[in-house]
Formats: sequence, structure tokens, C-alpha cells
Amino acid sequence: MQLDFKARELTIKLVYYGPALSGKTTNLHAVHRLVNSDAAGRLMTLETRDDRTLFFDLLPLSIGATKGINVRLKLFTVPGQVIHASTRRLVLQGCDGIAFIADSRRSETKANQLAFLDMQDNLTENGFEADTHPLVIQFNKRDLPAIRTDEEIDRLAAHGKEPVFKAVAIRGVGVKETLLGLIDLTVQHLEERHGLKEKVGVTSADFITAVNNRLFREAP
Ligand SMILES: Nc1nc2c(ncn2[C@@H]2O[C@H](COP(=O)(O)OP(=O)(O)OP(=O)(O)O)[C@@H](O)[C@H]2O)c(=O)[nH]1
Ligand SMILES: [Mg+2]
Repeated sequence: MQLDFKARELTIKLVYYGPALSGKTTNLHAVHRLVNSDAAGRLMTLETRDDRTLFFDLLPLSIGATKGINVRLKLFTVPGQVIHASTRRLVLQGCDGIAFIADSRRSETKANQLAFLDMQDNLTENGFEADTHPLVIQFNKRDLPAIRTDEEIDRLAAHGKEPVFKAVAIRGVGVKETLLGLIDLTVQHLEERHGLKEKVGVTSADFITAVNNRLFREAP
């Protein structure tokens, strides 16, 4: 997290990680569509014509004033293609929480595993504890054939400690749940490990309330 005491501003950095073409950029597009328009900044993407991120995408979200402090979220994606290894490491710098976007198709199982190991390496390279860094997992592309079954994913979820979400990002399904799960886990970690409450007087519960109200408030 970045704290600017002068501006009374707190910025939390969240990163969408995963193998090439798993749907990271698609998740950001869906978040941009789903959140209240007054909370969303401009979505910056840089892609080739075949949907491949060249550097990273960035979506800034504004939660607004919460107990006198202005809270911002910055959502990044990494480029999944193997050749962009150094960019992925760079994007992970100072990251507070990660959503790992896996491709549900059986054919992509190996690619998911390699990207997961790559993420753990890059976390370590950036001085994080890979095992305790806030992480949620999304199994995307649930609409496609030849995917891992719901039962398989539920079993994986029961064995691991990370929250697991199923999604069809292209239709916005599961996107909000993934983001809220990630924010929840991240602010709890910031509270427990980085003294969020002592530093800015905002608890993780205050945070979640503000996020729900500001990002996903229904029109009256
Ligand atoms: N059928 C289906 N296609 C999806 C889904 N989510 C994303 N896609 C498609 O998968 C392709 C890749 O999606 P992106 O979001 O660009 O993938 P990415 O993870 O950002 O890829 P890189 O930037 O190369 O790492 C696009 O053609 C998307 O439309 C989904 O839930 N279902
Ligand atoms: Mg992308």
C-alpha cells in the first residue's frame, strides 16, 4: 500500500496474474462495466490485435473518503505470454494482493501450473513471502467445453487455503465476487501485518462497507 499523509490518500495495488489468454484483461473490462461509473477511472490497455497484453493494463478505482482518508484501488494485469517475464516481475512490485486467473480448460492445466510457479518466483524476487501473500484464484471460461468439472474445482478449493471463484469473465459472471474476495483478503492482511488501522484509523470492516457502497451500490 502507498500512503500519502499530506494528501490523506491510501492506494492499494491489486494484480491479475495468470497464463496467456486466461482472461485477465477481460476481467478488468468487466469490472469497468460493473462498477458505478463515478468510481471508475479510465481503463488503460495496451494490446496487440490478437488480445495479447504487451505491457500491462491499469484500471484505477476510487472508493472515496473513508473516515477522512481517500482510498484508491489500482487494478493491474500482467502480460501472460512467456516472453514477458521481466514485465511480470516489475508489475508485481509493491502489490498488495493477487487474483490468479486460471483457464478452466483441461488443455491449459500445465500452463496454469507454470504461471503459478512463475508468480511464486516473482513474489519471492520482489521480497514477498509467497505462501502468505494475499491470493484468490479464479477458474475462468466456465462456458467452454472440455473444462475441469465443478467437483474437481471444489475439491481443489477444499484442499487449498486460497478462496476459489468460478467465472465466465466474458459475460461478467464471477468477476465481482473475485474482486470483492480479493479486496477482503488484502485489507485483512494489511490490517494484521501492516498496521492499517493504526496508520490510517480505518478497519478492514470499514473498508469492505465503503467498497460495497461506492463500487457496487444499486441505483435508488
Ligand atoms: N469463452 C470465453 N472466452 C473468454 C472468457 N474470458 C476471456 N475470454 C477470451 O479469451 C481471450 C483472451 O482474453 P484476455 O482477457 O485478453 O486474456 P489475457 O489473460 O489478458 O491474455 P494476455 O494479455 O496475453 O496475458 C479473448 O478472446 C477473450 O474474449 C470466458 O469466460 N469465456
Ligand atoms: Mg491481457
